[in-house]
Amino acid sequence: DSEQGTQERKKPNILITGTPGTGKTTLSQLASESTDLFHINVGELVKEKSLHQGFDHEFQSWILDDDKLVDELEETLSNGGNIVDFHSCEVFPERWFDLVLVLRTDNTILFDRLKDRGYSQKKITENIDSEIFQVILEEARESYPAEIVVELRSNTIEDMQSNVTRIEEWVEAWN
Ligand code: DAT
Repeated sequence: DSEQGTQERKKPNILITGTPGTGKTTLSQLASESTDLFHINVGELVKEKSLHQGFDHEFQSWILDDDKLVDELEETLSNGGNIVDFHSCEVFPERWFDLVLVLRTDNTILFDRLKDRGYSQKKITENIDSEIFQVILEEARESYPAEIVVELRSNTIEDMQSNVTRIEEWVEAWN
């Protein structure tokens, strides 16, 4: 399964992952505008297409249906040319991605962003802890080859701009 891979794609697939609030959707949108890659906001897709098994009230989040999600995206990802934006990365097949970007944000900055988003104290604490313990970064390192996993700082607008440029240059080099 993991044997079939990049050679079939004419355009690359990029996964942009990280703790909620680190800037995945903003970066994905900007990078999608300046490359001709298609932005897939997985969180939105899960809600729209009901790729879940209901709502977890304790954790205030949808319970992902991994199989439904992978089936839904399989054809699009096989064709290449996508930026996939999601706060988890272990659900996807390794063969889908040519580059995995893990966004990282300092605690105090992340706290303010999550508070602005109206998250409950519990949900803020949970996400800040996850960022401190580098949960998503570890997940990415366990799920994908080390050479395609890149950690990117996302504290400031300047970071955002340099991350967009980095993606543009990487896509150009891939092509
Ligand atoms: P995510 O998709 O990871 O949940 P987002 O793109 O919705 O995050 O960003 C959350 C908020 O933080 C949003 O108001 C934009 C802002 N933001 C994101 N990245 C930033 C950065 N590098 N510098 C300043 N603000 C940023």
